[in-house]
Amino acid sequence: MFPLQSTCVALRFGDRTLTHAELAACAGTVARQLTGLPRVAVWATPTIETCVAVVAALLAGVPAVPLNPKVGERELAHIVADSAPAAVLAAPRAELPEGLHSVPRLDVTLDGDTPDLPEEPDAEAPALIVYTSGTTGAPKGVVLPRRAIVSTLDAVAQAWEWTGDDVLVHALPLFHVHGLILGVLGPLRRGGTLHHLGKFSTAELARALAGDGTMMFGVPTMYHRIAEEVGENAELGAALKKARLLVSGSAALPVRDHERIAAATGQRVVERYGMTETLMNTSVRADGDRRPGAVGLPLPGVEVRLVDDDGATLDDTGAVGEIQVRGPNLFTEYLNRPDATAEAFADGWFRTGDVGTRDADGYFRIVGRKATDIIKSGGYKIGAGEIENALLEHPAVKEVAVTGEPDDDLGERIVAWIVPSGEEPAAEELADHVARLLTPHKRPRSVRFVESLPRNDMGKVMKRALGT
Ligand code: MCA
Ligand code: AMP
Repeated sequence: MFPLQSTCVALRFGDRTLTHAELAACAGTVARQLTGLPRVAVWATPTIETCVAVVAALLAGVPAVPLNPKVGERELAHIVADSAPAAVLAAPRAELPEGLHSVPRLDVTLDGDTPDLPEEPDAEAPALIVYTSGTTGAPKGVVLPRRAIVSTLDAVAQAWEWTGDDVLVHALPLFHVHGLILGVLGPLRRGGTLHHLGKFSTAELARALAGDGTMMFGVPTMYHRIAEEVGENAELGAALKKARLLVSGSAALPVRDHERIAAATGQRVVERYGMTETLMNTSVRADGDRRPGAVGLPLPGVEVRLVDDDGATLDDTGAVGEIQVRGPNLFTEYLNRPDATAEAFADGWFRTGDVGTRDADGYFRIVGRKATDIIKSGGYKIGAGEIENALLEHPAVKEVAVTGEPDDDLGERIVAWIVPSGEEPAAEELADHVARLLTPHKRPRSVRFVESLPRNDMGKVMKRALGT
């Protein structure tokens, strides 16, 4: 999967670095301890150890489940029960929550010799299991085979002219596809470098891009924060101008932010469209027209079609339909969920649930989403039902509906509409409750108390009537 031979820097986190050869040595040493395990979890803090752990699992051919280090107790219990990891790999000083105390711990250290690396596993073998939210129920584990990872990384490399000379800079979390597969495995496959900032800040980003950074990956919230500042921050402007490529994904990049960054730096951000289940589907090419609001062309090897509500393919320019995808970039299945897997496909095409349209020259645009119960906040996908279930467990909550509202910074913000069972609880208490059970990014950012929820004749909450 990776060359892992060169003596150039593969990973940089603060002042800690590993060359490709050093990474092969320490990940290879960890890999030997994993041989034969059915599956492992990785406590995915934004550290070099997380990268070593994931590479080790990939070398050993053991599927890895990256865990959000801020995961709440309920969500963690679900993931552990569903994926049954035989061990959890963590940095030596990392404190693990109680929910992982029953799973044997394996500390990942950076020392190691250069063992013979194991033989490359079969291309269809599961490599990573990434948990993602749906409209209802607990998150599902998306089983990603090596074939999907390799094909997506090679496809975006072609589109973005990404080589071993590139130094990718980002501050994305390492438990999702964006930060982990594109952001860590991408540079490793190219034989290039990842410079991870640990935590997003425009100052750190400017410093890294003013240094040897050549590319940046980010979610639209990060580009929004850049756009807010870049007009007045000459240093940030100069650093971005110098970069070879700025890439945005995980949610729609507002045209206004695209234009503000372009006006201040001359750089037009390249947008690409992906999903945990499909990895990358379309992208604007580095040498293509960087049209604001468009996610570009299907990547090499990927077929993309639009269909109407009856499943008929729409070929007319400007027609609006569900985006469906087919190709080597697709996942294998949802772990333990054959029902959900079957439902996700139509005649071998994956139903993304995203609604899109196609320009005359084939560029796709994403114009909406079929489900109203999916919220994209800060680039994270969040199911309204999960948050409603968590809030209903709070004694002060009698009824609840969760919606997404437009938010300049987060794209959408989570709003909880609450019918209290007695006295109104503090909004912060409800936010903390969700953060503790699920994860902080799923906490409501606004709480609105109402006397009743609008319901239709069937008793179903009419979410579209909320807030109007
Ligand atoms: C706040 N915090 C709390 C609470 N409130 N913790 C516990 N309880 C609370 N009540 C903490 C948070 O944990 C965090 O800690 C800090 O306060 C701020 O958190 P938050 O408000 O969530 O941060 P933010 O400012 O909203 O973050 C914006 C962000 C973040 C940095 C842009 O949303 C982000 O990293 N997004 C990336 C999402 C992503 O990678 N998506 C890819 C999936 P601390 O400060 O310590 O962190 S999509 C994908 O993979 C597909 C394939 C694709 O297409 O890419
Ligand atoms: P996730 O399930 O977390 O992998 O998120 C995937 C979803 O993010 C997609 O189904 C889209 O709704 C959204 N998404 C990803 N990239 C883009 C983009 N460039 N523009 C608009 N939406 C995007």
